[in-house]
Amino acid sequence: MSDNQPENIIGGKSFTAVAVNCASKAGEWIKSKMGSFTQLDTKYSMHDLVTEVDKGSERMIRNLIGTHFPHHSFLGEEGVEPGPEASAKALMDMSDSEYLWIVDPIDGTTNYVHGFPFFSVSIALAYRGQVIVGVVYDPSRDEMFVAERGKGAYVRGRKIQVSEENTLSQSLIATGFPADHHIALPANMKGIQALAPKVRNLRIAGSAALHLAYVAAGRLSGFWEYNLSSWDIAAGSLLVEEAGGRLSDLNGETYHIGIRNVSASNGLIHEELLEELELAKASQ
Ligand code: 2AM
Ligand code: CA
Repeated sequence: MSDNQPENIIGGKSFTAVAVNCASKAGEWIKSKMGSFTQLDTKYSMHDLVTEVDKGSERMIRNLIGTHFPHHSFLGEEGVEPGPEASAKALMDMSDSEYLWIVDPIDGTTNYVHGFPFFSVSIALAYRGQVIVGVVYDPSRDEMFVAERGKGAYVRGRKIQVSEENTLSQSLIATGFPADHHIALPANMKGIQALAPKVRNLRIAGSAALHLAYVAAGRLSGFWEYNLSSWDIAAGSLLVEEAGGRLSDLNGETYHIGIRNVSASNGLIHEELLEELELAKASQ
């Protein structure tokens, strides 16, 4: 971290240590509740699910962060009204915060509900709008992905790097199915149709945060998805950057925490991916 960035220790606990501790505790708890939750509700649409475990996980993380950093702001998915307008407004309302924790207590709730083991806890800390800590935890594989600005990205203590494919034809690319079935889904289908014959293969596994962690770890060459919220992307964005990759919106604008249509890659295939999406009229 450079000299003009904030001191990363308050009361003896580093931001990263608290983020890792929260992700670990919440992740173990949600895993222990898998298959035994009792409340399944829909939020914005029939595709947007929430359980009492999402809410409990967020409460646990919020309390733990509040114990260490009572003056920090907190933005979590379950504390915000459903829908894209509300999530964009909630972020805007907090944009003046000096320290802002951005948390998705379960990213990939649909998978969680179905017992498909690809979901994660996503915790980011932004300082004056810039992500400085990003942690994504996959409890199913016990993989903790951790990044600190300027210090690299790691999984299980091992440094990770993006992959080396430099053409789409060598690339494994992921996307996600948007919750908005009116505008975003048709655009995404155009992108899928255009890219499927050009890439090595496509994956749609259902957790944006974990897809980003996989781009950082070199397991995916790239990823794009529409209309995500800050808590789906913030932690994973730093993992990708610190692992040497690139993030932007689908028009090429460099990533910031307000971006909702995201593209992430190893950097080498970024332009080709954006061009194909644009040609297919899938970049919105
Ligand atoms: P979630 O599980 O936290 O809701 C899957 O393609 C990705 O889209 C997941 O990261 C999922 O996050 C997110 N997602 C699901 N429903 C959504 C909605 N209504 N708005 C925005 N993102 C959503
Ligand atoms: Ca969630």
